[in-house]
Amino acid sequence: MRIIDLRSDTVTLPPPGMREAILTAPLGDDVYGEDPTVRELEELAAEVTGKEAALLVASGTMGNLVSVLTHCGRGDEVILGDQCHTFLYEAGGISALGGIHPHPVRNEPDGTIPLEAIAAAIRPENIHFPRTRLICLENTHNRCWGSPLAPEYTREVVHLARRHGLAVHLDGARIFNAAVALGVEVEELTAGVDSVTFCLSKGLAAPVGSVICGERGFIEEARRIRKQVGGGMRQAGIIAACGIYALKHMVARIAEDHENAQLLARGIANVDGLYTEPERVRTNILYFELERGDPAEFHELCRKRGLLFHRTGERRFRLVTHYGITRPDIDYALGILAEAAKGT
Ligand code: TLP
Repeated sequence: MRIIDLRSDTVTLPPPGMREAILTAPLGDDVYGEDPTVRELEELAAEVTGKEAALLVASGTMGNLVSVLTHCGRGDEVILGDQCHTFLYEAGGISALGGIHPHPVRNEPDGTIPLEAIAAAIRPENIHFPRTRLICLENTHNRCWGSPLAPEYTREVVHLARRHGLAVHLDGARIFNAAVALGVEVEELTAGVDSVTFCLSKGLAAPVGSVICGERGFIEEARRIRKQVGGGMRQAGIIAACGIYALKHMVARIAEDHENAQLLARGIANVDGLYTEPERVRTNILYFELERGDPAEFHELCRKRGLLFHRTGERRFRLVTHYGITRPDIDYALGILAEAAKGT
């Protein structure tokens, strides 16, 4: 059966060139700092994000965890969006492992957190309060329709943070999607932030890995914390080789995923019984709702016909386009959605 997997861009399989890069990568023990391929990836990642240094980690979740643990101590507070991945989908790691207190503030539909709301959440000095240390942003914003944050917004948050002596961490799991959608360099989106994590294993199609980028001293401390959480990897060059390939060959094609998401959204908007807002689709993530009928049945009908995606609310579903999904796949997916919406 033909399977169209739109559950996530994490399901991408490495392209042939990436697999070949693994075979020829020079390797060493990265815990000793001796893997040349990991070093090359870290240098490249630092350059792309405009930071001094970088650190390869196992996942986006580990990247955010290690970054927050590096910025904050026990009892410190992090201001973050109530829809952000770190707050919703990282198993409470910052609290469980770091004793760090999350202070969620409402995200706007475009993934921003209003500056006044951030300012109001910053704690004054008082023995009753946790100490605010960090502000976290997410770009693109997964739960907010893959919305890219504009560089101007991030800069304003950075200025606000500076005025209060706070640090800023950016969950840039899909920062390359944001850069491609906005037509800017990644560097512009990361300017001023103290740390950024981006993922190699989502739209860039690498099998494993994320990278934390920041100032040299920050990254050295993060390297220690990565070891603490068991994330020191040995001949990690086999992973880094894929990451280097991803950064060199997989960025420009992301535009295709955005076009496919647009096509999908416009198609869904024309299906009787389904509702979406194509104008909200800026990158590779979209949501839609089933207006009538049983959502569990609808979901199951699609699955049985080979179309996979996540249910993210009572009547709400998420679709993610990515490498390996072609235009004919989009037409095919639309056919399945239309049939399932009819209940056939
Ligand atoms: N997101 C996954 C799921 O966990 C929801 C997905 O399919 O979208 N930050 C953001 C913004 C993310 O979307 C994700 C993964 C992560 C961090 C975590 O990355 P991994 O899965 O590598 O730990």
